[in-house]
Amino acid sequence: MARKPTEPAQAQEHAAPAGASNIAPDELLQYYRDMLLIRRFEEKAGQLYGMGLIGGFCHLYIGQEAVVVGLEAAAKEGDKRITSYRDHGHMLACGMEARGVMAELTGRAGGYSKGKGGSMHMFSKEKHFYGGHGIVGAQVPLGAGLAFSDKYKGNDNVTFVYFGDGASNQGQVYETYNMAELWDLPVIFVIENNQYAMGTSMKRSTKSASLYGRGEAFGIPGEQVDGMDVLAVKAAGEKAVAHCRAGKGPYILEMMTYRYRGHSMSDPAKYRTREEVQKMRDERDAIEHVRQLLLTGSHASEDDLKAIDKEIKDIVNDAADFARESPEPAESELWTDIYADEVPQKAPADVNV
Ligand SMILES: Cc1ncc(C[n+]2csc(CCOP(=O)(O)OP(=O)(O)O)c2C)c(N)n1
Ligand SMILES: [Mg+2]
Repeated sequence: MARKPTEPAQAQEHAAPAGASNIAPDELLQYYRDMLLIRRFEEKAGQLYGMGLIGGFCHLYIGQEAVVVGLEAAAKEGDKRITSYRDHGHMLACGMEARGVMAELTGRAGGYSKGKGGSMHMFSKEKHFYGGHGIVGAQVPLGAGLAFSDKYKGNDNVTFVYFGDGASNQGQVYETYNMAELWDLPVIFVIENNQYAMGTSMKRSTKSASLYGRGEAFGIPGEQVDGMDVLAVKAAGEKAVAHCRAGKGPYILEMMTYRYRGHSMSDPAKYRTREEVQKMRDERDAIEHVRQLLLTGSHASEDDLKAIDKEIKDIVNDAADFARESPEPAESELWTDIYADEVPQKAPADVNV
């Protein structure tokens, strides 16, 4: 359903979710758990940041959980994913360990990049997670490259390339669209349209009626999706995945979503009102939506949900404890994971420096 970007997800009440009536209760409970894990993890990361335990930049995903959880529900083993700096949710949703992610945020040896990468630079070959990219839009051509490798190998894997509404105004996105369509690459371009690029609202940055519609110029189909409804996301994801696996080339999903927190931990958020954020939280929250589906469908009781809340809280607290107890990387780590195996300690005699 088309919606102008100037009419974000909050303009609409939750419609009857696609396929809600025939969804298995266990599946719904799983989405609830997965989204809650991301929310609680991010809240904890925010706390640790406030305590000075996380340095550098830290971009929280709170509010956008349904996007990645819904799409992961449509993925299979072997599919790849790549995203921007707002990446903790993507890591957790694809099955990376909360402990390893939190330890990386705090710059500890137990982290996914041994404490040397931080929030924006984590990878997991095992989970086919290719980062974590601080340069806006950089992951888009890289993602097409991942899809190219699968096409070249002749398997049916799909790559999910996540990027923001701000990134979608970049030239490299359109160069990538062109090549991806030309070569029928199995790539799903997921635009996480959270309405803002740092402090710049969509209203101030674009007059396009939609962002997915720009794919038309390259022959790429796509659609706008209610990104606050995990079931709608999953249904759209399945459609896009089927398109890619059938060898029909790329697909664009524009997820209408919203971030509740600032752009990063250092954002004073002067560009929008508290009321706007509160309205989204009250009326459109993706986790609350699933909670209501579980309760009204009698798939879970308040007590069941409380037990899940506790389970998630325990995982997150354990991750935070692990992160705090993990040592800082040894000084010798300065010389590992770099391009040259041998680092010259001084310039050779025949080199003028
Ligand atoms: C090439 C480049 N230009 C500018 C920046 C600074 N910057 C970081 S995030 C950002 C906004 C991107 O917004 P969007 O793509 O909507 O993603 P969101 O943060 O909303 O997830 C900008 C301009 C950057 N990191 N890289
Ligand atoms: Mg944005």
